[in-house]
This record gives sequence, structure tokens and C-alpha cells, in this order.
Amino acid sequence: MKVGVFDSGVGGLTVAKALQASQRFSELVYYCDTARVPYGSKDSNTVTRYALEAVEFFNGVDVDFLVVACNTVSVVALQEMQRFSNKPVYGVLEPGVLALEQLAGAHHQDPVLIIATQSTIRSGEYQRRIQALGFNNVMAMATPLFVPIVEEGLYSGSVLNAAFEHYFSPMQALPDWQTPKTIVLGCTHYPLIAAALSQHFAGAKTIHSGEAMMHWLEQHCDLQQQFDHTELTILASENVDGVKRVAERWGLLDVK
Ligand code: DGN
Repeated sequence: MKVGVFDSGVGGLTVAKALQASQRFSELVYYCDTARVPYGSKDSNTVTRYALEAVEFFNGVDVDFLVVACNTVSVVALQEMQRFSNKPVYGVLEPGVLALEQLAGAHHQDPVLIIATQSTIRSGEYQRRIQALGFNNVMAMATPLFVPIVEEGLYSGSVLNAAFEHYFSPMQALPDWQTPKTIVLGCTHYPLIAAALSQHFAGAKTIHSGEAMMHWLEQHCDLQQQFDHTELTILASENVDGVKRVAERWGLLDVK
């Protein structure tokens, strides 16, 4: 089985890595729009226009389905993409929401923190869906600085700590029972700082879009076959060599 993976930039490689590690696919075709990243600060019309161009691209690629690794695109443009695609299109929003109970084992009264790009938080989609599941203590915060910090490879240390201070210091005033116990990493870059986030929030569990998507795919698609390895073809609208270097640095295998 071949799968297309779309993201605005390198962040979706964290989702591709989870798909590759599952050994359920013979090939992944990863396409990212490095020429126009970041999408996270753009308005929904622009993100939808770019997402539909990606659909047009994947309509000409031989894959069984398309995974939208980008949270921003998944909350803003998934339905439009499904309308114009010639193959099934799955986004990371629903898997991420369901993973709260299914993977993290969170209880409805547990405080949940959603962190993501401005567009994702502004859409209110994660908040709405998580509350609709019955969670009644949901906080949401746009934390765009984490994206360039991750791209610089600063997964711990003073720069990351300063960003934590910048975003999270108001939360220090929260009583213990309101401190987040589960953090939804609503942006594909954030799994690389999951350990640091968990440590900052006294061992809070984190939800990773890639693991959530893989869990969802196991439940919703017929993935019987096991492959020795999963080839990864990387394509990009700009600087494909830079994306391949990041893929190797982040531990993806068989990069073409
Ligand atoms: N991949 C994007 C997301 O998951 O929302 C983040 C990168 C960006 O466009 N800023």
C-alpha cells in the first residue's frame, strides 16, 4: 500500500516517521510546500487555496490515500480537499481528538491543554471537538515560536525554556488540579519537544499527530500487510535537499 503525505513544511515528517515505523506501507510519497511555509499564520482562504493545489498535485500521484499531516490544513481545508481529491484524504484532527481517550487514557474532568499554530487555535476546531467528547476543562494556546525553535534543532535548553516562560508563566498561578495532565500537540513540529513539554508540566502525557494518525489508520483502513521497509520519496516546492537533510536528522529511513 502506498500513501501520500502532505504538509506545509518539514513538520509532517514526524507523521511520516510514525507511518514508516509501522511497516504497514510499501512506500510513502511526502510532498511539502516549503516555498510558502508557514501556513500557520495565514488566513483560511489562503491555506485552502494552497491545500487544493496540493490535491491537484496528488491527483497525479499513484497512492492509495492521502494523509494531511499538517494540523493547520486539517482544521481549515480538509473537507474541500476531500471534495476535489480522486482518492481518500485523512487529516490529523479527528485522530488527535480521539487519541485523548484512546491513547492517553484521559478522563473527562482532567485538564487538557491544546497547543498549535495561530490558525489552528483560531479555528476553535480542536477545542469544539474535545469539548463535544465530554472534556470540560480545556485550555488552548497558540505557540507559534516553537516552530522555528524546532527547525533550529533546539529541542531543549535556554531558548526553548525562554519560550516556555513566555507562553506558560501565567499558568504557574493555576492550582494543581487545573495544571494540564494531557497536552495535545496540535502542530506537527511539537513531537520533537514532547519530552521537554512533559517535563515542564510535571509528567503530563502528550498526543502526537503521527501516533494518533497511525492508530486511527489501523482502526479505519484494511492494513493487513507488513513490509520489511517503507521507501520514502520526498518532494517539495522548494529546497528539496534541505527537507531530505531534515528527514535524515530526524531519523527517517530509506529517503529518496
Ligand atoms: N505543519 C503545521 C501544523 O501542523 O500546523 C505547522 C507549520 C506551519 O505551517 N507553521
